[in-house]
Amino acid sequence: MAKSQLPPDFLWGFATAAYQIEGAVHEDGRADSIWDTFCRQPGKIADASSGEVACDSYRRTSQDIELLKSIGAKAYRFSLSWSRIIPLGGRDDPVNEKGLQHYVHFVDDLRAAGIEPLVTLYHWDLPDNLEKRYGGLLNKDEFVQDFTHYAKVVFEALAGQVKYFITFNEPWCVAVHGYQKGIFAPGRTSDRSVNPEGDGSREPWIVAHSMLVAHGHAVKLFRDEFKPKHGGRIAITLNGDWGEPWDKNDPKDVAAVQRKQEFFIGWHGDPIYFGDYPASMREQLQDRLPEFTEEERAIVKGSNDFYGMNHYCADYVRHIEGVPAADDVTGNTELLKVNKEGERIGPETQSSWLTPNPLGFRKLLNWISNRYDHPTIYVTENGTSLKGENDLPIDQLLEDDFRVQFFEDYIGAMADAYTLDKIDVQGYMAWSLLDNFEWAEGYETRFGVTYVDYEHGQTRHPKKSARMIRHMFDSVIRKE
Ligand code: PNW
Repeated sequence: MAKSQLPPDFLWGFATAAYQIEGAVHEDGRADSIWDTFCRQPGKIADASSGEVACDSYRRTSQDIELLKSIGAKAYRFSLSWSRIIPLGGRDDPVNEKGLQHYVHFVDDLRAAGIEPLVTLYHWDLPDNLEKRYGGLLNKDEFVQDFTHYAKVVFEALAGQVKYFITFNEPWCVAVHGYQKGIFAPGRTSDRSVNPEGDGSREPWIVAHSMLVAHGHAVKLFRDEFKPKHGGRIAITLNGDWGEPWDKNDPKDVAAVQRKQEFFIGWHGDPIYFGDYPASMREQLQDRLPEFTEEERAIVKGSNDFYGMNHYCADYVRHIEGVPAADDVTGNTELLKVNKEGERIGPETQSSWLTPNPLGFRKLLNWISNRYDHPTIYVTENGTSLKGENDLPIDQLLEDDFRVQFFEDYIGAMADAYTLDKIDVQGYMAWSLLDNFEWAEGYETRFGVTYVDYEHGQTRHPKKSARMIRHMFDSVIRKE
């Protein structure tokens, strides 16, 4: 059988996010984001670290561009720090020209190096002032106006040079980790042993609604005022992992898989493609799930120029009997790594949630494509940590064969989806260009194709995977 291929203009590269790599948190007028303040709370980050220095990328943009060039990247996805651009965050607050110009220059330098920039507006780092001023994402009316204003400032500065914008990265993670589990900023939850405030039964649904509406407004603004002149595309990025039934002979587990996907992906995907939340969510959550006003529906429906897909792994899904917990976000399901027969879904990594399963990637590409009528898909993140990587001596750490195999298998699965299943996938960004601040796990978990030596001045050392990815794409991308 002929080998699966990808189209000649397939866009591939690497991804990062501002708070995870930039450091320089006080430089050039930047103010705190909710992640700066969250990291200062004792016990929130595994190694008690923060993004204060991180990879020092704010001061090393030319090094990062050289690195991207040297490993053959065609594209780079990164995010903007809102509190660098508008330190206090709000629509009536001053714009910080220095912060804004930093990104203008960075984009120019990337383009000069022949690297296509993909710009994420919101990768979780809300200006802390907006959290304090009005409760951040919980306050839809204020948040939507402030986000749309921020988006306008960004489009005015960058729309001429940037052809791909992503509004929000993984609203699911923000809503669930930030407002149900309380493990991400702003750390809210019903669990009083974790945080004194929060309501995991209501707040995740409220903040998700705020993000969807804010996304819709930013997209409308882009399409009305910027796209006609500059072209370009804009979308949201949704995370989603594959699911297999825990007991494939139990119809309840088979149904649970579909319901889990509706809660994880349909939650944001359905309003954007269909104009409303999935029926399964309405049934379980009733009036805790916000209603779209007619105006909101009109603005959210149809608001993706492509589907931004973050994908890492797969789980077995088991139905739970009885009434769902008040703060259930899973559709009354349980995610497990071992099925009824005792088979593992994938190998262990350093991240407890991440068990790779490349065939699941191909299956999920099909699921998304079928559900949403074959959108163009850009994979905006895919990658893995390695169990124990941080404890290895550097010479061994640089030989990251597990990660090499991961990329080989996942890129292969994507090529199969394109060639054999006719899925319209046009881009792929590996997570991540650099080892970086892995949120609540601090620096102990490494996702980079490049080793960052935090003890010796944040020096960069490409791992084997950094060098291998270009060969994988070379061999799979069809020549004209
Ligand atoms: C994504 N989970 O987050 C983010 O977009 C990145 O910033 C992050 O570094 C990367 O994946 C690796 O974690 C996720 O618990 C965080 O299922 C957690 C989960 C999924 C994605």
